Amino acid sequence: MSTASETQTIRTACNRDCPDACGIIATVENDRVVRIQGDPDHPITQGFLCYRTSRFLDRQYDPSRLMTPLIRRDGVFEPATWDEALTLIVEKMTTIKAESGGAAIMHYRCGGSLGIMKLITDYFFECFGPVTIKSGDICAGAGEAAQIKDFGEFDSSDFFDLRNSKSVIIWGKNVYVSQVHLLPLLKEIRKNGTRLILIDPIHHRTADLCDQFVQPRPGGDAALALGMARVLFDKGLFDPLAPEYCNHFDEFGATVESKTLEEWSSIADVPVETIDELAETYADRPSAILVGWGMQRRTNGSAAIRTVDALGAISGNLGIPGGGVSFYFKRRGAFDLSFIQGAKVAPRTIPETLLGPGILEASEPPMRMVWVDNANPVAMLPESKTVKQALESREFTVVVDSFLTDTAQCADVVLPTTTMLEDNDLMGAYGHHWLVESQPVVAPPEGVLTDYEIMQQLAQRVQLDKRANGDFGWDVERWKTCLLSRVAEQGASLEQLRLGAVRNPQAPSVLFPDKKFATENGRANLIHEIAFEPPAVSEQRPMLLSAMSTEKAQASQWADPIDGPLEATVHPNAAHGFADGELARVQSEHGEITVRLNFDDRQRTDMLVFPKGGHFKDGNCANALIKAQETDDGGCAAYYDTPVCLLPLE
Ligand SMILES: Nc1nc2c(c(=O)[nH]1)N[C@H]1C(S)=C(S)[C@@H](COP(=O)(O)OP(=O)(O)OC[C@H]3O[C@@H](n4cnc5c(=O)[nH]c(N)nc54)[C@H](O)[C@@H]3O)O[C@H]1N2
Ligand SMILES: Nc1nc2c(c(=O)[nH]1)N[C@H]1C(S)=C(S)[C@@H](COP(=O)(O)OP(=O)(O)OC[C@H]3O[C@@H](n4cnc5c(=O)[nH]c(N)nc54)[C@H](O)[C@@H]3O)O[C@H]1N2
Ligand code: SF4
Ligand SMILES: [Mo]
Repeated sequence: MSTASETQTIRTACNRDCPDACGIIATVENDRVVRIQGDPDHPITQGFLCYRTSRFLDRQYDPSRLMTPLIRRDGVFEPATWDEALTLIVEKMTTIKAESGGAAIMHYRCGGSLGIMKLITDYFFECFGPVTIKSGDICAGAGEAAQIKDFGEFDSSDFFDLRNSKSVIIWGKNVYVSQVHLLPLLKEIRKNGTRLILIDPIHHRTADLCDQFVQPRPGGDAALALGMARVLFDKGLFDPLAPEYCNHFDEFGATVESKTLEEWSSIADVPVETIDELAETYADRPSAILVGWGMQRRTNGSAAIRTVDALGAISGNLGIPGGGVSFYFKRRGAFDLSFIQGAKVAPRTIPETLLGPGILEASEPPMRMVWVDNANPVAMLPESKTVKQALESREFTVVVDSFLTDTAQCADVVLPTTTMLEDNDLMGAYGHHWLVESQPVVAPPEGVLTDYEIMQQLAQRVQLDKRANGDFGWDVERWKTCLLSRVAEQGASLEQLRLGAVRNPQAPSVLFPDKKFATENGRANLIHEIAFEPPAVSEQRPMLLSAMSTEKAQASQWADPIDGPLEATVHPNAAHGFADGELARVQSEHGEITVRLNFDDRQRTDMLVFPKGGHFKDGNCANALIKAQETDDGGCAAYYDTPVCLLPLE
């Protein structure tokens, strides 16, 4: 952008796993980034960054950043040259493939970066193996599966379409923490008369933004949605045309009628009058539902989203401006990813949620090597101890990261990689439809490579499938051009992205116009078989561990150092015999951790609210307690269904 003698401002983008995919303006002085700010010209970023990324320079210049490859020798990490590390890796991967086949090697990647270039690591392993990969998605799998079943597609109407809504139900979403760039729009529409309603079992700051706060039982959403549907049917407030554009309308109706409103109210733990009022508000079209990511991370998570989808469909709120049931924006929709085949060609998949037990149990062939990049599964996947044990006990584990994380500590070889301010990539967003480009604003420290450069190095040393055909010799510019080939002619070329964020020209302004869905016969599929599990809490373990995003961290990447045990928020009545601020143990069937209690009488007594992302080595990791179990569909992790109790310190 502009250049003074030594001060430069350079436009780049945030690649963190976040719905917002912000534009960033970095100020660089003498090859050092001195400031990062939100891009004022990005229509969603609007010139500000979140708490965690505003403090990113501490991470960028953290003295504990990895600057050289590490090889474990006699149990101890020793610095190594790239040549030593890559020679060892190539020797191991080629031997293991020759002896046991690609299935004996696993490649695992998660949310370290949302950059599309990161998929080239997947491509490398596909051309080398193919190898074992994960199935499902611990983040959003249950919701995606639900919307694919119901609508044949998971995407949303335009971000700013909420300006057309009379009411917006924020169904389980902590906007102040996990999607801060939605706040200006919500504040604007509320000022202009849109009614905002939050439905969330946890009380948090987003409640203050809303006209109404409804606090159901955790996992009570399906019953609440069915109760609302019951009111729509009883009062004739549903769309009379719905039977024409919905499959299974009658069966859904029968499910709704199978219980009285009082019964739905009792399962959801929401008063009858509240359900009635919610339904009336929602039926006054157009009303939008913004579905958060939390409610699908439960054993019945996919069914819960399907029920909300069905409510949206019968109310007539789909396919109209100001309506919609928005769970996700198709962040990869603009990119040409046809070069990757994924699960279609993988010799084996392991459900992501069950990564730890899955690796340990794999046989014929056993899992001999694991490659982890852009992920910290020991801290972030359920049953941390099992994940750690699985990685440590492999013949060969490689981790690519910028820090010696809980996961990197399990490796035989650790490869140091760039931060987002040194990376070169393209991003779409899962909270809106704008595309951004990132570029290195400073050069990485000597000896630190991007994920792509690491793949390029390896590609020169191993035999790849003919399909690769020199692709790893391409520079990043050529890859970016290729990735954008589907939208370049429509106004989203690399040159155009270089000038600033561009809306995906293929993204809809209103999803499913004329109520034409992307399903086989063009109609929405309504859920009609729903199992109601009683809440998993018991007298012995009376609270569900709710380890949620905190503004202080991006998953396990904390903006500030963690000092001592993390805070667990509970209703005082759920902590008899304890005092506010006291240390206590939280115990599940899988283990225990020490926490500092924070009393809050706005919480339910059946929930213990705790930050996600604490480090396992420090005893702060919620996943040390959480059971590895998949959701009903889509291979998401049921993170929030582990019952726990409080115990005094020993
Ligand atoms: N208990 C509980 N657990 C959860 C959740 C929860 O709500 N509760 N949420 C889940 C969700 S939604 C998600 S998406 C996952 C997130 O899980 P992860 O994606 O595993 O989370 P991070 O801790 O961010 O780990 C990413 C790692 O990638 C590294 N990294 C950053 N940039 C790069 C890069 O360019 N290249 C490479 N190679 N590495 C890089 C970072 O340093 C970091 O160590 O956590 C899940 N875990
Ligand atoms: N600061 C920060 N922001 C983040 C992240 C982070 O680690 N830190 N992580 C990022 C990631 S990986 C993702 S996937 C996204 C989304 O990340 P999330 O933090 O998962 O997003 P939310 O949509 O806010 O979903 C959490 C909300 O769901 C609610 N909830 C939990 N159970 C239920 C239930 O049974 N019913 C209902 N109705 N609500 C429930 C919780 O109370 C909480 O308010 O955000 C990203 N944003
Ligand atoms: S983490 Fe999200 S909100 Fe924060 S700067 Fe990055 S994209 Fe924006
Ligand atoms: Mo996520």
